[in-house]
Amino acid sequence: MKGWSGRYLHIDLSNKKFQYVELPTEVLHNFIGGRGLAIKLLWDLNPVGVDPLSPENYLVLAVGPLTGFPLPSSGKMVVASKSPLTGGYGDGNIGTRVAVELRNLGVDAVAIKGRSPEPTVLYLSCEGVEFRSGRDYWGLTTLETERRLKKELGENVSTLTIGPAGEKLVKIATVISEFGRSAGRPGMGAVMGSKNLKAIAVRGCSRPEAADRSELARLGSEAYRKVKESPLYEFWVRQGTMATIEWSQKNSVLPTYNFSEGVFDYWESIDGYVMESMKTRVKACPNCNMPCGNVVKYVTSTELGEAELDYENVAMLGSNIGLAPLNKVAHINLLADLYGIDTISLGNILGFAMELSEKGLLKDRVEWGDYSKIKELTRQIAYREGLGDLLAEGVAEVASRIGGDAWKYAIHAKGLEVSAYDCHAAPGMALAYATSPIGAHHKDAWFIAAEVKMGRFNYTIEKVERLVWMQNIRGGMFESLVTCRLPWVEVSLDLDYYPKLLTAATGVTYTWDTIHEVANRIYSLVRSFWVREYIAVGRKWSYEMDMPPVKWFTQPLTKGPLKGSKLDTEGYIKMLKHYYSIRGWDENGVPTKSTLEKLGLSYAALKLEKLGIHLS
Ligand code: PTT
Ligand code: SF4
Repeated sequence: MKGWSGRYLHIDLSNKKFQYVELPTEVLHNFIGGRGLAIKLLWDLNPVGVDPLSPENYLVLAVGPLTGFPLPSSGKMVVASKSPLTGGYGDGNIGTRVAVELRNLGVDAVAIKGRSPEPTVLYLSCEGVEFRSGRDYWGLTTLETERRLKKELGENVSTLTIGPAGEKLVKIATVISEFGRSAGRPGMGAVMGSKNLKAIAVRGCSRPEAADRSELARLGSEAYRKVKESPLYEFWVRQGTMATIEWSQKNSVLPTYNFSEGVFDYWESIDGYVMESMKTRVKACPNCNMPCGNVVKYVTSTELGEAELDYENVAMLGSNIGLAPLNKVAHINLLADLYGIDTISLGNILGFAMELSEKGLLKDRVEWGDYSKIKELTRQIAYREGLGDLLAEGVAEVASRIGGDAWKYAIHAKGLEVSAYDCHAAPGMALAYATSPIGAHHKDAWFIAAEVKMGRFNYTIEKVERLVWMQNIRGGMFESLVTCRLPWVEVSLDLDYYPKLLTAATGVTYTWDTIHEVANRIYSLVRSFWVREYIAVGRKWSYEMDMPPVKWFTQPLTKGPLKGSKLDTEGYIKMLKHYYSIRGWDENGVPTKSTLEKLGLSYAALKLEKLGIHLS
């Protein structure tokens, strides 16, 4: 087999056993890799209705047939599991050398179950799996863990680690690599913590083989050249995703004061130009020639440090909680990386606490932009102390525990906190959040830019069609290849490279039709997984699961050029129903029997029917 390795590594932490398991060719062709393979493995291996923090829940690391080859930005991988935050499918995408090393190890995925009786570090190499004691690492920050592992196992070992938040089962804990890359917003770090798994170190020894090596090399080097020749390249390497602060402010989508506004008075003190003035170096994921990891040096009255900044981090830990200027935001960003907490959810939960406090719904006083309090609460969340123990559960759970009107200010979809685009005047982006396969995240459809061009206030079928196309490309194709999507998004690399690269790598002819079919299959299986897991634990499933935060419908913007804007419920529901019909799902968002059968997912239909779900 070319392109793929044709097997995954199965590890059981409870009995310290591992084995290589063959992956049927049909599965690889039908799911490609990354997210596709992850959902297929989770569907097959996870017991129905499993507790996400129990030993039986699998943690899956998955690469794809383009990962690691010399072509633009191919150093990416997917970390997936049933989410302890949402109770549904969860994943994250991370740029790390671990992705390349997994390819060099000759596996397409790693599936980890069980719970080690004591803290453990897994060391995966071509000699097999070593279950090393992680006792000396337990309690360390992510960065210190990575530093020590490199000292112990060699500088060229690559690692995924968790920090204190993952150990304490904080529901918004992520997995960290490369001293500041993060993956798995819906609590993938807590899943690792629940297994007593402090870190995974990987070193491979071979190289993946392509079906048509010379064609892959030709296409790869041509694509690298196109990236560098793009007129957008120079500004991209200057500001990376940080340029979005200015764009979001101008378009009134910069999340501000817990998504109450789309503009922030102090935006100029947290924007890409301030970042440039503090920048000391830039980091890139493996095989990337358009680096965007902007590392800044910052000084505050009490701290001096270095942090890697991205738009999402700065918007959520800046404007959304009323914090400025950038040096303070950078420090909170670093704390999140050290503790292993997702910055987006952290900014969301802090903003939620601030709004609840302002409205008298929380007895603790938490003021907007109170830097000392923000630092202290971040620490408390990581260690589950005081108020932090409650906030560590995520906004949906906090809202339900506090009760009363708290739910009106909780900004999430399906339990995952919304990432950094306000949608009071963006129904298409709101639909993108609400139908994202992991809960409210922009990875599957950064629809906001298209929406600004298509018109902010219309609820059209054209928008829905464009959204489904975008989800299929970003969440279906890029998450399965697995490569970074930014060469396409940010410097306009021609999308047509990807089916050609995939065909050259695997020897299987992929066209746009087959790629969309794979994407549809992945979306319908992920959706079936959510429904299966909800019903199995007695939770209800309905179209309401695909509704965005109520605040965007009820509390209009009070500032900026779009003052007075809010979403229209009827218009939104019309779009949602159209979305279902394009996907072949019923009016509650459950895939129909014929959709599942057409996509080769009859086994999912059978399982859902066995659980008593009527499929139309
Ligand atoms: C991603 C989410 C994002 S999306 C950001 S910034 W972004 C936040 N980064 C965090 C961080 O940093 N530290 C931390 N403690 N928590 C963080 N949470 C947030 O996590 C990411 C880049 C970026 S930067 C983006 S958009 C693109 N995302 C891609 C994707 O999803 N798929 C893909 N095929 N290519 C992508 N390319 C870009 O990669 P999650 P990363 Mg991340 C410090 O993990 O869970 O998916 O959430 O992956 O390697 O850090 O690169 O403005
Ligand atoms: Fe990593 Fe940025 Fe390059 Fe993508 S563009 S591979 S996120 S450095």
